[in-house]
Amino acid sequence: MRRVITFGTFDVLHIGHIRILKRARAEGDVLIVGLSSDELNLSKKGRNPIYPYHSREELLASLRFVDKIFTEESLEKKRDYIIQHKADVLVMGDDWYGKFDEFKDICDVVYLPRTPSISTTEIIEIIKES
Ligand code: C2G
Repeated sequence: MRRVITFGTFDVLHIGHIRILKRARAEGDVLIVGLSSDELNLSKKGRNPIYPYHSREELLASLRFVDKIFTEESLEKKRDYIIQHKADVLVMGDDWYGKFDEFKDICDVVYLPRTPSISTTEIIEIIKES
């Protein structure tokens, strides 16, 4: 039973998120998602997410290829999370390319191409302009 782990805020869920989650799940048999807390998103991106944690969690939980969700409280606890959830492979979009190679001693690390020309930031800008 190959356990896959990935992390993100997954705010204003869009096709880029769906595709990375689907491809991450395809790397194993179980997909575990470390969902960034609202506070972590604020520190990562300098703003609160559009959707609060419970909404983002509910959206992810509705996806058939997401098997388990936990709260990612800190970017610094990734090693603990990987061990705690017994992950065999860490999957991230390639905007993080190389950033998680330090974990190759405890799991495989796979970077997958991001879906081009869509991001939460762009969606927010479009909504603001409309
Ligand atoms: N992603 C993608 N294509 C896009 C947008 C995002 O493949 N057009 C991927 C990202 O590469 C990431 C995942 O979707 O793997 C989640 O993206 P975000 O919610 O923006 O997450 P991020 O801020 O990158 O947080 O500990 C790691 C961080 O929590 C990741």
